[in-house]
Amino acid sequence: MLDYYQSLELFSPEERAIQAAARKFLEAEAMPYIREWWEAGEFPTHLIKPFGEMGFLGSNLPEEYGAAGVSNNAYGLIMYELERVDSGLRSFASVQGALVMYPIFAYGSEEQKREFLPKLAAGELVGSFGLTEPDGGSDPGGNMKTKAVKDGDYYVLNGTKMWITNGAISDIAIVWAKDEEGKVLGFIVPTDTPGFSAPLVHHKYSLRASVTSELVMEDVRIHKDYLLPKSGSLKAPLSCLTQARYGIAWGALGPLEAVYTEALDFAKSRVTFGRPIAARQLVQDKLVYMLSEHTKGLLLAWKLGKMKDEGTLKHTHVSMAKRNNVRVALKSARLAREILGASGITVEYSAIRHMLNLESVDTYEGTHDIHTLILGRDITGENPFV
Ligand code: TGC
Ligand code: FAD
Repeated sequence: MLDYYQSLELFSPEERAIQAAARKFLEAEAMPYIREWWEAGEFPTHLIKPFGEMGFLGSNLPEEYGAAGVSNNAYGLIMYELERVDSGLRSFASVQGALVMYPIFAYGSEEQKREFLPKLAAGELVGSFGLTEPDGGSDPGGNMKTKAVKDGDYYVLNGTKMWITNGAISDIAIVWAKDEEGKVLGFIVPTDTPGFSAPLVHHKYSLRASVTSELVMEDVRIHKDYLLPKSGSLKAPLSCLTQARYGIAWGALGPLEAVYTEALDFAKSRVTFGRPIAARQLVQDKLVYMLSEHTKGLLLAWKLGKMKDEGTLKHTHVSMAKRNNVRVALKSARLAREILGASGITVEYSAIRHMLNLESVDTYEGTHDIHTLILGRDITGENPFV
């Protein structure tokens, strides 16, 4: 792992072993093939169960529900390694762990936890998370049109969710809907329920090795046992986003390492005007930017994980790290692409693939600008969202 400040010394031997095992597995099973999957627009579904066996799914949740029960920094290192291969792999694991297992863990009944969490941790079931709607994702409370109307022992769901990761391959979807009083409720929706469909989003130039779908619900009848009983306000889905954003703050450093290493190797071997381009100050400036941002980002993520373990983490801390680490990774991917010259426009190298993926990562889970405003609100006490 790229580690200019020897920051890995901050991690426990167990955490370092988890990182090394994840890298070994992914180097063998995913790295050699990712370019083909990305070009073909395919998510490698055959890796879902192996991800479960490796403990990649919801690994920071407790062992009693089948998860690996590792520290938050070990979880972060797994996200890093997955995204070093491709943001699509980390997205799959983020959604499964932070946006499907976590809401069941935090807002579900004991029966729901026992029924779903072990199977989700093992990769025997796949989940998706439907919050964003076609009218816009930044204001999920204001834009939520999906309705849940009580009918005896059932809720009847109607509405459409948009841009949903894992949608078409999911067995269950965590769907957020407003009841007749406007309360935000979470439901576990089995995707084979009549009236539910998940049409694919096609023609993506980003996150091509990831499944993105709509979730369409037309009179979908869900038994009240599948309501998340502890949900009831927007705070519930927003708290799940904090978990996913935490993983993204870590994950984005993976592609940063990948594009830095690739650009450095290229710069050392590419000769112009009689010398390697690595000898030129303009090129060195770009490489130094990438390495500095990776080093700072890693320290930020490590501290975030410590605060999460200790219970002192605020969601605004997570916003700062997600906003920062994704944007520096995106800028680094663009710089790496530039260093590679014409070679950088093909997927032969990873820079343009990571760059295009990171455009999505910069947008989802709260856009860069929305996180700026979340932090601005926190430090000034002035609300920019009204
Ligand atoms: P606001 O008044 O800010 O919040 C309502 C209540 O919730 C609390 N809260 C949070 N709690 C935990 N974690 C968070 N991140 C929280 N954000 C807010 C807040 O303190 C308040 O609590 P209380 O006790 O006072 O009631 O609500 P708002 O409507 O003004 O929200 C504004 C805003 C911008 C913060 C929020 O809506 C937002 O975060 N927008 C961005 C939406 C977003 O990130 N969507 C992501 C969808 S999922 C996705 O993209 C998956 S990508 C797939 C992948 O990872 O691969
Ligand atoms: P909008 O909210 O319409 O915003 C458009 C632009 O306006 C942005 O630049 C934004 O920053 C800016 N803007 C908005 N409000 C303000 C403001 N008040 N002040 C200044 N600027 C503002 N969602 C899910 O629920 N589940 C998923 O699994 C999921 N997966 C995704 C996968 C991919 C590949 C992508 C691209 C998106 C995914 N999303 C998912 C949706 C994602 O969360 C939203 O795209 C994101 O929240 C932004 O919403 P939007 O795209 O509708 O943009």
